[in-house]
Amino acid sequence: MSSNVYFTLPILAMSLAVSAIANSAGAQELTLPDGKVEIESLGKFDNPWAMAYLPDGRLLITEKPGSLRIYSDNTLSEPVAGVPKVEYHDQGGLLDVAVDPNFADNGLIYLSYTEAAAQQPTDAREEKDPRLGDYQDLNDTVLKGMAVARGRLAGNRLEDVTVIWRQEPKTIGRGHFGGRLLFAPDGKLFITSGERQRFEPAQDMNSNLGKIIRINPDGSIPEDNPFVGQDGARADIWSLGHRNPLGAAFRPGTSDLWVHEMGPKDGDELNLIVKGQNYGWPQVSEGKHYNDADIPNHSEKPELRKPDYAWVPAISPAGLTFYTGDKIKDWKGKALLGGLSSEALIVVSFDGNKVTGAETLKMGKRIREVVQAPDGAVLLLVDGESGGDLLRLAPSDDAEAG
Ligand SMILES: [Ca+2]
Repeated sequence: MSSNVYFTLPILAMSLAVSAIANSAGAQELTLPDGKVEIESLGKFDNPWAMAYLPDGRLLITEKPGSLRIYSDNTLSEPVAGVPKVEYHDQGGLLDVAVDPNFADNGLIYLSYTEAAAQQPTDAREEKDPRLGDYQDLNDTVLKGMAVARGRLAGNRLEDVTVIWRQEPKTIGRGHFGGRLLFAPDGKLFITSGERQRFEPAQDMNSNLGKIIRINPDGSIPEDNPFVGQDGARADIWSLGHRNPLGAAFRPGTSDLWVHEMGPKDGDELNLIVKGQNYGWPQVSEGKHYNDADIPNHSEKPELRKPDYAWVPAISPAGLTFYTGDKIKDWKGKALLGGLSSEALIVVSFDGNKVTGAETLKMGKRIREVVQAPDGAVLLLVDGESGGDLLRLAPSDDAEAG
């Protein structure tokens, strides 16, 4: 459906040949050009959303209903005490976890989550937006927004928890919170903020919805943010025109920030994030609205930054990491994305900071999160309640257990 040849060529070149299949021993595996990769389940979780490693090798895992757990030596902790109360429904709940670059000294971790407003209106009612088609929950009446808090991890509890950032304004509705947290190499904290299925806030500089946010780890605003001192613009905004970004990563060895975002009906995007740029939503998209209404393509408004790569049909990207390990040679230097609706692991290739292609590896499971383990294995979280596995991917002949 895209008129832009730049986008259609890599999509046509995409290979769908690789799928996870069971080997003779019953284990799931992927067959890559450089060898087989075995997929091992390390445990089950309730709607797991995100993972982050502590410097000592323990793994933090969030569950959307509101639990943070610590996985270590093949055992799983009880929920960490002191985690903020979350408003759990559909896409909202406990979302990402990030570890302070100086964790060894300060013990700080950061959580993104959905919080209900302290004052709830008595007459809140969702109004149908035709652009969302049936992709809208009209029964929700809770005024809410995504927030980011940090606290000190002491044993199995979180202490001195303070909220450092909030989405504004809060709105009813259960979708498009965003919620990724990511530390830059210089120690600044990036937050991906979704547009709450409200479209226009992504272009409204008085709102921090539909934006990439940059703050100091204590919640204060860096003086070199692009809109500091500009009338009618929030100083926490780094870039604008985003829909629902659920994956962010710095390309290793560079200060290049890559963020993907869910498109509407098709048109998921991978973007190199440049300070102060407008990425176009909802004015332009490679997809269309859920009621099939057209949206102009990025090529029709060249003043808005076009994606470096777009997926038609949609993959529903969630989670993003650049693989730097030696265990799985085929993936070295490439970006790994989870796919929800596509039930896949997406492998994106680069030449410098140019995207050269994307391959879809069918997993048969909704992949929510991708993290590289310290030993070079790849860990995935599978979305959902009973099937919310933690998966470890490593070569079949790999001797090291997760
Ligand atoms: Ca865009």
